[in-house]
Amino acid sequence: MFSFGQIFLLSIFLVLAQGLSLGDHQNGEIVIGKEPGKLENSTTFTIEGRNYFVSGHKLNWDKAKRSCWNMGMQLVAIESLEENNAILREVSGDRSAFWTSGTDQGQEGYFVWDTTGQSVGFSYWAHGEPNNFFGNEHCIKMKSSSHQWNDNACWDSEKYICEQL
Ligand SMILES: [Ca+2]
Ligand SMILES: [Ca+2]
Repeated sequence: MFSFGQIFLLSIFLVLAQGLSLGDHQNGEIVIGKEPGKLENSTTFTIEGRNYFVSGHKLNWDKAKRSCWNMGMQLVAIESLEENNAILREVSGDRSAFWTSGTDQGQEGYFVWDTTGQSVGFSYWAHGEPNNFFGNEHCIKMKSSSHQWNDNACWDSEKYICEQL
């Protein structure tokens, strides 16, 4: 049988463990489901009447995609030189990396904009990219500083850009 002391310690452990898991859960949910512009350190801008959202927090690619959807937006598809230049101007003050909706998870080496299903036409790859490093890189992010594109492991946490549907 357990002694009172053992049960007491076990109870404390369970309470702490539950508290920790609740905390993680809340952290995971805090960033999802809020209105654009109300999230901490996020910014918004408009290009030719279309609204864009730049997160102030980092998520992995799947969660970033869901976060955009939950705001009634989509993870950005950068489909022209003009759109790319406009986005680059807007985020030039932030040296962070940003997720786009580009992915080759469907077919290795064939990149599509996940949100439109269209193949990536215009591209802005950094030198040597995409390289599918270690066979694990299937999501396009704008690299830090240069904001040129890199195929990156989708599980990394980065800021992300959403655009109006
Ligand atoms: Ca790949
Ligand atoms: Ca890469």
